Amino acid sequence: MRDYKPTTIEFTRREPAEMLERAASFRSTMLTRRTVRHFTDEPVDEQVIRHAIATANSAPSGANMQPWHFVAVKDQAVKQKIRTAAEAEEKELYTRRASDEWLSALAPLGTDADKPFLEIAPWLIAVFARKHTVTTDGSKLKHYYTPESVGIATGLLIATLHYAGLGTLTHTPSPMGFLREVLGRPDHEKPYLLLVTGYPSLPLEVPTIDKLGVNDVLTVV
Ligand code: IYR
Repeated sequence: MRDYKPTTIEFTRREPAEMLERAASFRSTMLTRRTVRHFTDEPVDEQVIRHAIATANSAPSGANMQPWHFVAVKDQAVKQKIRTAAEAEEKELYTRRASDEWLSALAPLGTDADKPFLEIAPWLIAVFARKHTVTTDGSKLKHYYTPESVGIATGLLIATLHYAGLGTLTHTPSPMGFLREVLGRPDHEKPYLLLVTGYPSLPLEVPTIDKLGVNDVLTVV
């Protein structure tokens, strides 16, 4: 059992004007994020990746179980294995598994089964969701709200990497069981997504897409 004795922490109270300014400023920063599909091979300091994963690891989680594991891959041979396995699955997806409806939803993004960025980008961060933890005595510690918790952590990871000045691609090769094998992770960890990160290659070209505005997605009652 972990000790949940209460403690007090600092809280910075911000007055309404400053609060509004900070919210607007962070909004502007985050609204410059776009999914990047073309990266350079320029190295990125491992410490940046560590800071981003430490931030993700601060996310709230069901019963504070932190039901996630991150594998940050920089090794070229491992990246190559991931690319080969991902492209094999993606070929199946694009030619057989995906419905016509799915393929036409993807068409504006211009994606296909070719995934060179998996070898070019300096870092691939594989995010795993743990269904339970196996404790040192071999018993299972149950987790709660795992997908929600891992989704929140991944959101913080993407936000931090963007804020730091990196491009990211949330890549979800489907299915991605191969990540568990290539990265030697245990059966009770489910691959959640693969986050590709590095410097975008310039000029940064992205598809012209519309995003819903805040008025489309928000109801205030
Ligand atoms: N996993 C495939 C297909 C794909 C699916 C969705 I939903 C996207 O938003 C983008 C791509 C791929 O990575 O190409």
